[in-house]
Amino acid sequence: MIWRIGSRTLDLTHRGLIMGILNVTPDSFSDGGRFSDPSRAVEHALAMVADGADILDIGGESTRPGAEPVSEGEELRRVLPVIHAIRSQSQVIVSIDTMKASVARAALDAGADIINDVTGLRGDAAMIQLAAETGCGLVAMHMIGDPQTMQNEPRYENVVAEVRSYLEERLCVLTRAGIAAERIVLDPGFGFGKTLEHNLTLLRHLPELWIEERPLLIGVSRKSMIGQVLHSTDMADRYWPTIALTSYAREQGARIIRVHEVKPNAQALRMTEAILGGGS
Ligand code: HH2
Repeated sequence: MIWRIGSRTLDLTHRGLIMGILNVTPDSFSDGGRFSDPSRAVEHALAMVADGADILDIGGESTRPGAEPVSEGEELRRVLPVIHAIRSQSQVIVSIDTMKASVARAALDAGADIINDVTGLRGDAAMIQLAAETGCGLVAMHMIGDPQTMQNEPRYENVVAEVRSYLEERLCVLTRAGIAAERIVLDPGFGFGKTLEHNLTLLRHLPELWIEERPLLIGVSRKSMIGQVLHSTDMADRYWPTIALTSYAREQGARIIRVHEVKPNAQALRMTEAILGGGS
């Protein structure tokens, strides 16, 4: 199972990847404001690399339910200095978490390697063209509507079948645009237009979301579904369940796990892979 990112070819057959989250935002749902200061953001980025992050996912606009959209200029002001600084100090793979093609382009120019677009590259008409022109890696995620509206009573006849067919359609659209399938990773989009029951059903059926050998990325770190299951509003209570979900998702075939706490999740990933052995 291959993921091509620029000139790198990663074989994920037996080894999954940890994507460390770096939110350079004042309002992200779990860490808003902690890394708004660029020097703190870079310090945290390098600490995540030391802790075992394979990829850093840098975002300058929160996608939490109801989040206010951010202007292009403000998003660039947040993420670019951080990408430049990381690039000058590390070869780590950098992903830009954005819905705007202009932000993605500037981030790639600054040395980013992956575009992570929660709209599945359908939010900004210029995104597919940009992706086709460059060799970057891509993450295409499922979401209903946009972050402002996605949690307004999301409904599905069959959430697994509908998310699967959406991801199949995005893969088809992207490859038809001239983007090699090996550059694309797919993501069911936990918490993006889904109730607790939808999220749990998708987790129960993860292997059914595996499409044409494309690696699955899972982002459940600290998400509210954990708080809902535990009947807890304390963010600290989401720490251990996130690690358990990392092991579970890898055991069910996911290959890229997007997390806030890198070290324990990287350890859980390695332990799970030791059990899976070479055959998974
Ligand atoms: N989740 C968030 C943001 N980006 N990208 C992908 N591919 N998959 C996800 O599940 C995903 C994502 C939301 O989490 P976070 O970045 O911690 O919060 P916020 O959007 O509030 O900054």
